[in-house]
Amino acid sequence: MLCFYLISIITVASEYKNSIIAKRVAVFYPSNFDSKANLPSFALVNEQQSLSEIPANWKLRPYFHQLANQSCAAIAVKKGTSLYGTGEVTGTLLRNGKEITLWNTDNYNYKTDSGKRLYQSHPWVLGVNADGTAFGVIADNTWKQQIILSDSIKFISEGPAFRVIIIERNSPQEVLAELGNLVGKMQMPPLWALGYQQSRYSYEPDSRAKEIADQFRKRQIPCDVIWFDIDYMERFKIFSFDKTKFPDPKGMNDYLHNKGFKGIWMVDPGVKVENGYSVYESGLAGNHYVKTKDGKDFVGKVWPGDCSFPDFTRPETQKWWGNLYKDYMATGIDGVWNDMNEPAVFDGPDGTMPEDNWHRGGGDLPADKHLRYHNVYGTLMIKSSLEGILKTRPEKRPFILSRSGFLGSHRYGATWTGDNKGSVDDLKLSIPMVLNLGLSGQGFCGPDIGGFADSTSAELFGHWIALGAFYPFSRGHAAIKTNEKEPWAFGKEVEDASRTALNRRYRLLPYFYTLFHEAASTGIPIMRPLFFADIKDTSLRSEQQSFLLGDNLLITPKWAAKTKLPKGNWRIISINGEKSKNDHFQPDVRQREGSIIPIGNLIQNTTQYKTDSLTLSICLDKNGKASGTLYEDAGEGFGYKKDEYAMRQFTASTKAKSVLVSVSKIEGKLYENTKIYKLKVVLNNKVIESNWLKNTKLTIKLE
Ligand code: MIG
Repeated sequence: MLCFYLISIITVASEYKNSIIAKRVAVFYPSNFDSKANLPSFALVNEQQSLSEIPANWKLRPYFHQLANQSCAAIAVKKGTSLYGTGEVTGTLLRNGKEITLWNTDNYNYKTDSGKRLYQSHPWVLGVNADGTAFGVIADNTWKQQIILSDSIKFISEGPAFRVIIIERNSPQEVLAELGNLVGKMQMPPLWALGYQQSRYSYEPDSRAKEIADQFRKRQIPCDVIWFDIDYMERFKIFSFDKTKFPDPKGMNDYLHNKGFKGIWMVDPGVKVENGYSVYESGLAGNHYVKTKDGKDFVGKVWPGDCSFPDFTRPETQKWWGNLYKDYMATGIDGVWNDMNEPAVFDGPDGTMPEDNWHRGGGDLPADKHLRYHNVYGTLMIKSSLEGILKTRPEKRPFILSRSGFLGSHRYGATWTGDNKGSVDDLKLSIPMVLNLGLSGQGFCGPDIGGFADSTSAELFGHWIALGAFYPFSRGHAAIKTNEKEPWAFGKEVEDASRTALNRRYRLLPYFYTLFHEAASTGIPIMRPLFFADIKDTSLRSEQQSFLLGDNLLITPKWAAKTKLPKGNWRIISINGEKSKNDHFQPDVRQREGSIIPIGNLIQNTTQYKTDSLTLSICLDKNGKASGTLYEDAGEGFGYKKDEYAMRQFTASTKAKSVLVSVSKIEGKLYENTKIYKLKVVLNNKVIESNWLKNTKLTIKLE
């Protein structure tokens, strides 16, 4: 017996030893590491094999430390290092000196703990050294924990000792790409999800939602999605529709589809405890609910009153949950909004379920208490939703918006920054929030444009939508009992500003879509901090007003004071004839010298999207050269995974007094099908020529 015990210790020890698991990626185990209490990893896509020993000159190493009820890991940080990431956080872009708690919490108006814990947990820190080289640290565990950033990066967990993964690279971009390799990348969303989206808590009854959709078309303000918040349900019962307010959900969705809209509908995790309610009863029959420590179904209050909560750690429950989407999606629903999935429980301790509630697990997930699974409850929920939706509609790209999340949950869906408010502070805060989420793997995100809580003034809304046109996820939303916050609700000036803003977004869709493809294939976020433009320029490290979209556009909100700008010639460009210099609301959009931005036609929704007629905005560099790429696919479905896409490159070079523009194939078989472009070339901010480019070359005379 003793002998057997010793052997098993040795096996564990050799499997879990400090080692290199990828090029310049090291994993470190504390001596008291218990794999059952930490693995499988929720962050990593795959358990990594150890490749070799960690070289003696490897500098960044965690110091593990065990207290009675806490497990700690600390990594010393050199002076002059800029810290980022830590997921969804309030406060500044630069995280040095910050403390946050990773315990997913419903946080209306961000008041709980002054926003020091929000809806998501990312045990992840990105460090950028003074010289621009960079590193990343994952504390690979899901337990309730804190991150404290000072002269060290410290993780203090209420769970058992955990392992730490450290990435070393030459730039922050390379660190994010490696993070993408380890934790996965976002899936390519359907093209329509890049359009502007309109929401409110709640558009009801169905006639009101139709009216909103009609207003967008009548006023010629581009929009792709109308959202349905909880009031469409019958007494907040998930997967039901109120019989008087929404008697015909299929008809509602058809109405939207006929006008080029999509419909996204909300599904919360709490299942109303009610005899005769089929969802509740089938959950009961399958024993699918989270248990209390005494083994009874846990019951807590949410919108419908008493609810039980699916135990998403169980494979059977994941399947059951996924299957609930079958009839639901058959009503023509295009996307799903999983809210309240921290989970929020109104009468539970700290607004959630007790830490000693019991999850039964299954497959490779061990049974354990809520303290361990709380932070991934929402992630498991959206994963189950995603699998169910894919099963019932295998030909379409799913779209799920989740409020809660964990490092790696971007693999399953997009997110938004929860219940912000209609204030100038929240408007400004949205930029560092979206940036740090992007620096933590979640590139598809945005705040509620206009602010959720409280009423919003016309002036604030105008600024918000002007900026909001550039968020990766661009959706207006508003809380119950606040003023109307649709683009036309504030009078003509703001309506015009909204139209201008969204026209800019829609004309930039070819560029946006190319960036989403880049994010889905490399893990680099869509919206990027300004310091990415010049990682050695430390004066850019804390800039959080101006930001980059991709590498080639730099956005500066109108209200930005003394913004930093990277060196080089960043020219202000006009996207749809607007002149931001004289505009009260519209951010300045600058283009990097040496780049080419593909700009599409003005459309009202993405069903009208085409790329056969493009404007190329060309900013030549000092050598008279520029280049840019364009990614295209069907915008829907999975053909793109089988070569049904086109990635092309535009190049411009100057010879004598003319510029030669050419397009060439990078990859993808769609390239052969769409050869002809009508091009309008904007060269260094002057419209020089309009011509047909037949997959060959175009010469533009400069004089
Ligand atoms: O307890 O469904 O963050 O966007 O409108 C509030 C109603 C529940 C919280 C979400 C918000 C949504 C609201 N929900």
